[in-house]
Amino acid sequence: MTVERGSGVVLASDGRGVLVQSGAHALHCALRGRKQRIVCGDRVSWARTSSSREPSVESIEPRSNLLERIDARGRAEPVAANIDRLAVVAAPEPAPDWFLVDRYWAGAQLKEIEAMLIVNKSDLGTGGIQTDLDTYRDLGLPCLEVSARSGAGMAKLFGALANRVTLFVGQSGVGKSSLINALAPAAAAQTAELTRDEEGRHTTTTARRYRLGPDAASAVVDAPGVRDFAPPASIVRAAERGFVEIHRVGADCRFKDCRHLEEPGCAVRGAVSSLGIDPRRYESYRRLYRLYDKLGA
Ligand SMILES: Nc1nc2c(ncn2[C@@H]2O[C@H](COP(=O)(O)OP(=O)(O)OP(=O)(O)O)[C@@H](O)[C@H]2O)c(=O)[nH]1
Ligand SMILES: [Mg+2]
Ligand SMILES: [Zn+2]
Repeated sequence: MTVERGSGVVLASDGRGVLVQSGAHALHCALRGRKQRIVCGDRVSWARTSSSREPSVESIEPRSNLLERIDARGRAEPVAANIDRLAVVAAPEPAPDWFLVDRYWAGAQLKEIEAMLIVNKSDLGTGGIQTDLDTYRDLGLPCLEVSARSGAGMAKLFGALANRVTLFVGQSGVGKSSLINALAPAAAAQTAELTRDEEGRHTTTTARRYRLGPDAASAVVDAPGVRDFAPPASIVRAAERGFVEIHRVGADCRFKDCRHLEEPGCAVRGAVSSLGIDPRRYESYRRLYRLYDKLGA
């Protein structure tokens, strides 16, 4: 006999169950079975059959989207569901991995999710990376320079995050959690979510969603830092669609199925030679293409 029912958004998911925002409370719910794959951001219905027992998840609402990454074997694993925007966070320290930024942006592009670049730690100086940022700005990727430490640019960032659910991703140590703690006062209390890594640093281990205001419309999701990311793609051509400028220029290639590698009459390679396309971005495309090729995707 059911004694209580409810629904809400999944704030975090661990091996044993999920944490569901239910009204003002965060409720831990068990999963029905191993097959029930629920991720941060999912909307679920739960039920409690007796007052002493932990509630369990009954059903998941259809997702508006699901951001996934591929593991070393090429299998898709979920990152977060129902997100409106992907914020790739970079910083002058640790040294930015622009290839990672490209791949996240490509992943967002393939899922038709808005993307933005947040450059944190502006207090350390961003002079050395302006050329790279200009490349992204010229391609239409919004870039915001901020500092969680000094507060510079934070009001503007807060405004940009309103009425959206934004997933923060990027390398470890760029300051994703620090930004979220500065933006969402309630998140500051969540130090239990932090564990120490081998070197004794705090690092995020599971994706966790936080509200930015009293209503649920504005939220941010803190994700663990990564060394690598690649979006799942069933066809090699998908590598191209993730790179806006390659997709655009590729329309002028001699062959419709041009892979922009060695084909004659390739407009993309032509644009790379004349610097209409940034050679580093082209190399990024080639690396992603080779990865899919190797995986037989
Ligand atoms: N100078 C400076 N340091 C910062 C800033 N923001 C964060 N840091 C520092 O950067 C380090 C990493 O911050 P975190 O917020 O844990 O980084 P993260 O991206 O969440 O890292 P993972 O959880 O491992 O992915 C900490 O020592 C912070 O104090 C900033 O604006 N300026
Ligand atoms: Mg973190
Ligand atoms: Zn081509």
